[in-house]
Amino acid sequence: MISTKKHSQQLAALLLKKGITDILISPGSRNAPMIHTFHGIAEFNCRNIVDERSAAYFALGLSLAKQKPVAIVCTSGTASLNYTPAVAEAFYQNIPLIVLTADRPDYWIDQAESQCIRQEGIYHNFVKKEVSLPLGESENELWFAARQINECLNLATSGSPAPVHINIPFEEPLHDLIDDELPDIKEIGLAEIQSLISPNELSGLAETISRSKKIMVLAGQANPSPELENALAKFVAKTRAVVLHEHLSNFSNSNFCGSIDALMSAILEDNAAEYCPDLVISLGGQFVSKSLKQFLRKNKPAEHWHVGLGGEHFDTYQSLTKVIQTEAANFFESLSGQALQSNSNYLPVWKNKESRVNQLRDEFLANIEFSDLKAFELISKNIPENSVVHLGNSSPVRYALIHNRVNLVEYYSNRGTAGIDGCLSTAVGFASESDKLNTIILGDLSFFYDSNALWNKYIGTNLRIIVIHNGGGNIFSMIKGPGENPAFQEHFFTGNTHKAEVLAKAFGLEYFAATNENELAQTLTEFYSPSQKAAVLEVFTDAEVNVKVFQELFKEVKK
Ligand SMILES: Cc1ncc(C[n+]2csc(CCOP(=O)(O)OP(=O)(O)O)c2C)c(N)n1
Repeated sequence: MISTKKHSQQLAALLLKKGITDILISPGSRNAPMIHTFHGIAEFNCRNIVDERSAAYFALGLSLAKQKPVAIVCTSGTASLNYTPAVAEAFYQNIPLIVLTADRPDYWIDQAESQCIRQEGIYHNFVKKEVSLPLGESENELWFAARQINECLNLATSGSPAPVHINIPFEEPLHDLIDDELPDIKEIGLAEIQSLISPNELSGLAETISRSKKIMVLAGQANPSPELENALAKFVAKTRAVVLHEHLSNFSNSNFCGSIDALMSAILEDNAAEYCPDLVISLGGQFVSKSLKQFLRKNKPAEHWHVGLGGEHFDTYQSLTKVIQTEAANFFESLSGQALQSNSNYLPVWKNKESRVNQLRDEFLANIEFSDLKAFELISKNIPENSVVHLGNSSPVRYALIHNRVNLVEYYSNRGTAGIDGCLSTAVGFASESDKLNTIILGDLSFFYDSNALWNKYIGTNLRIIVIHNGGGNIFSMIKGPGENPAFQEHFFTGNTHKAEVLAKAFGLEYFAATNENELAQTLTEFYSPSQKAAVLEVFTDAEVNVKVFQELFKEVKK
C-alpha cells in the first residue's frame, strides 16, 4: 500500500531510479504520505529515529559508510529545524543528504495554525539546491515537481556532493492509501563527465613543479582512497615533495608525514628556512592542527594550488594562487606522466625532524602520569587493526592525532563544523552499516549532549564507545584565554559529575570503567573482546593533570 498523494509517489519513484533506498524517518503526521509510500515499497530500507537532530547525524554516518546518498524524512515545524546541525556538517564534509521535510500548504503559514513555521529555505546556507514542491496535482504541477526532484537528486551527487532540501506541502487527508505500484516517472539522467586539465596548463604546472625546490602537499580530511594514495606516492617519488597529513586523511604511506600536530608545533618557532615551502598543493578538507595553519600563515609559500572537484577557493594560508578543479587522484596521476625534475632534499629534512619529534614524544609518554594523553596511548595500542575509529570533537581528536595512527584503521570525525552535538549519532549510523568493529572516542560533555544517539534500535554489537570523563570541557583549560577568567569553572569548563554508566545501562549496553593505567590496560582487553552487546568504556581522568601533561608534551617536542 502507498499514499494516494502523487508527489510522495513521484518522490519515491525517482529516489528508486537514482538508487537511493536508505530512508531515515522521524515520526509525525504531516509527513505521513511519505512514510506510507516509503514503507509500502519493499526496495526501501526504512529506519526510524525520533530525535531529528540525532536522526540527521545518524544518516550522515550511514551515508559515509555506504558512500551513497541517504534520505531523511520529518514532519513540519521545529522537527525540520532540528536537522540543521547535521545538514551544515554534511555541507562542509560534502555528504549528499537528501532532506525531505513535510510542510503545511502555504496558505496556513503564519495563520495561527499548529506546527507551522516558515519552512522554505530554512537550510539556505547549507544546501546545494532547495525546492518547495507545488501543492496541486495537475498535469503541469506533477511535471514541474518531477523536474524539481530530478534536479535536486542529480545535484546532490554531481561534482562535489552536498545536501539538498525538498520541502513538500501536503493537504489533509494524510493517511489515504491505495494498493498500487509506483508511477513510472521520467528520470532526467546526468552524464558522467571527467574534467581534465588542458595539455598546455599541465605542462605549465609541471614546469613550476620542476622549478620548485621545496614542494609541500597538504592532504586534508578525506575518505580512504588507495587510488589517490598511489598517485601521490608516484608524485613524491619523482619530486621529493613532502606530504603532510593527519589520521583523518586516511593515508598510511610511510614516506608521508603523519601525526603532524606535534611536528608543526616543534618547528613553529624555529624559523628554519629549510622547512618553508615554495609551493603548497592542498587537497581534501580541513586540518585539525592549528600549528600547521600558523606556520604557513607566518611562512607564506610563493604559490599555493588547491585541487578539488568542487573548485573551492580555500585560501587557508592566505597565499592561494591557483584553483585546480579536478579530482586529486587524476591530477597527480596526470602530473606523473610529465617530465618532472627534482634534486631536492626537502623530504629527508622533514622525515628526519618527524622521527626526532616522535622519539621525543615516545620518551615523554613512557614516564607520564595517568591522564588523557596516557589513556589515548593505551587505547591506540589496543584498537584492533582493520577497524573504524570515530573521533569526537574537542580534545579527543587532538589527542588521537598525537599518537601514531593504527594500522589499517579508517578514521572519521565531524570536522566540517567541529560540533560536539552529533559525534555519537554519526558513529552509530556509520557502525550500523559497517561490517568492522567501530570505536568512537569522545569527551563526557559530548557524550551527554548526544546521548539520544543510543535511543534507537540500530546499535550493533560492533560498536565500542569510549567516554573520556575528565569532569567537563577540558579543552577550555588547554587553550589560552578561558582558563584565566572568573567565568571559567561555571561557563567554560562546565563541571560534569554525571556518569555514563547510568545511560549505558538504560540503553542496555555493556559498561566498563577505568580510573588508572593498570585498570585501563586490563579493561581494554575485555572491552574489545567479541560481545553480544555494544559497550561503553568510561575512562576517568583528572582535568588538572591532563592540562599539565598536555602542555609539557608540547614543550618536550620542541627540544
Ligand atoms: C554544538 C557545539 N556546541 C558548543 C561547542 C563548543 N565546544 C567545543 S569543545 C566543548 C567542550 C567539550 O567537552 P567534552 O566533550 O567533555 O570534551 P573535552 O573538552 O573534555 O575534551 C564545547 C562546549 C561545539 N564545538 N559544538
